[in-house]
Amino acid sequence: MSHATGIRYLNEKALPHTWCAGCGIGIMMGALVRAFEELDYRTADTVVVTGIGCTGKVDDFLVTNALHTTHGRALAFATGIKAFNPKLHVVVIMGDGDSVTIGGNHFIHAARRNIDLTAIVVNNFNYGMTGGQVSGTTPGGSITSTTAWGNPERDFDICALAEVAGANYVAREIPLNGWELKERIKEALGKKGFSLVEVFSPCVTHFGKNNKMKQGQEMLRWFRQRCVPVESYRLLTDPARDCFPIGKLVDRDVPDFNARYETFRAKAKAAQG
Ligand SMILES: Cc1ncc(C[n+]2csc(CCOP(=O)(O)OP(=O)(O)O)c2C)c(N)n1
Repeated sequence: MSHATGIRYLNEKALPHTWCAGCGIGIMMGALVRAFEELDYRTADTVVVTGIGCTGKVDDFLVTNALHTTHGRALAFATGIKAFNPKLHVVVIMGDGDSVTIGGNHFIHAARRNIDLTAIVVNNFNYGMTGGQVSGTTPGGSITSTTAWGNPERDFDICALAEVAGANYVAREIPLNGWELKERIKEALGKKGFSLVEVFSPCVTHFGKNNKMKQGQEMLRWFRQRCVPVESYRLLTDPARDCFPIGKLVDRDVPDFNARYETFRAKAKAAQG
């Protein structure tokens, strides 16, 4: 039995990649290219849109079409691409800063519009590229380079945010579950409407070092302690605030933006005679 490697989507000349040892972004990228291969995506029909940050470097290593945009605005560019050419597969890859901190407003409205995109958010709990500053997903109390005595704020639950904003598909995975991560990305890619896959990812260099987890394995252990398969999570009567469900969390079929737009366009055309 042969397994997808995803190699045909990688720009081997650009490798080795530049991420730190222990970082989870490469695991996400591996799952993504395997998902592309299993779905037999043509590179010419696939656009990977990224923002700025360690996660935003992903497109450097891919041979699909790519658009490396500005920090926090990747979803706005991707919305334009999809609205203009609905036939393209549009995948948006962002860090937690990009997607829900500076980019929070675009995230909410892309989900509300239910535009047919797949957003993959690598949540490493801080601004990795610029030195480990606090972000909207940094857990309360955690140490970062800008919260030396602990983060006084609460953190966003990205999946819950996507669900209430209107996404058709929402999932969360951890890098320990590489096969499941690939499956979730495949489901998200196949879903019409806005889909989100959040990947908890170790940032050993900043978040881990600042919070007594100097090794990647320690961060992975931390994820395993905090994450519960969604089926078990739903049986919990009083889940702790720092306990997260993983797996497929939302799967619904509300008409996406392009379908709704066509309905109204047809009305306008009919009115014009
Ligand atoms: C408008 C704007 N503000 C700030 C920056 C500086 N900046 C670049 S990357 C980054 C943080 C990236 O964090 P995140 O999106 O979580 O990605 P990570 O590096 O952790 O993968 C910041 C603040 C920028 N490039 N543009």
